[in-house]
Amino acid sequence: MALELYLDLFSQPCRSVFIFAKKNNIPFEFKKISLFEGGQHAEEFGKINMMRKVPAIRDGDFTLAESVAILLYMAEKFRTPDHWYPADLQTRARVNEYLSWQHTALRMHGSKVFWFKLLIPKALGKEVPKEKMDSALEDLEGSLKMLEEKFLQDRPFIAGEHISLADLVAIVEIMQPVGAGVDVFAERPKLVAWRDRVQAVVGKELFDEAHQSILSAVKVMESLDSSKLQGFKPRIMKLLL
Ligand SMILES: N[C@@H](CCC(=O)N[C@@H](CS)C(=O)NCC(=O)O)C(=O)O
Repeated sequence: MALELYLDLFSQPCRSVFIFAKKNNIPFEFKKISLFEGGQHAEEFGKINMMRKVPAIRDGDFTLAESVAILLYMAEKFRTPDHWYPADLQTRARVNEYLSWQHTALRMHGSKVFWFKLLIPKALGKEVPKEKMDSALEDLEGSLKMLEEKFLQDRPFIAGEHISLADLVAIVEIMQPVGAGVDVFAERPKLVAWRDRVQAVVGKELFDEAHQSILSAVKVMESLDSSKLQGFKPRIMKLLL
């Protein structure tokens, strides 16, 4: 039985799992969980991931959540090329360092900008207050600066000469605010050059396939029935406090 991947490509961690599986020719069945349709709350999905988040996988009678754990599981099970998760102790530690940092930095800040720019205005029918928006953009700037100055420095990729899971996890997060219309690459030549290298290794066709949904998010949001976002309201209220 092929691996089942439960994904919605609007979600950043789902895109990293999708790209990694496809790029490494890992056979899988794509199980679409539409977050805007509330697919994560379906009874069946609860049996795959009781946290009701995507991505999640099923491999026979084994289920697993959390994108980083899923990426590592696939890398180890399918013995993907070493550069993705290098055996060398210190190179691997560089990858781990980035994977540990990103959850509460680039991921959190990029997601927040996406919610503030697109999701919240649609759900509430009004813009997020300017000071909240400015603060979210400032946090995102801080994370991007850290990516450039601490994690990339003058290396082609985060772990050195070759692409790794760290670069994949980073690029999908960066594309989230881009999907909300924020040009994070403006005046960042180093980030642009890195993105181009990552895209070149992944392959443009696969990169575009994975990002098609998020890059049409502005349009999708325009035509979305806002009542579909009611389930997100409690979290929105907390974010706006
Ligand atoms: N730490 C988790 C985050 C998973 C996550 O937050 N997924 C979001 C989409 S990006 C989700 O499923 N949200 C559904 C919800 O919160 O209702 C990972 O890396 O997999």
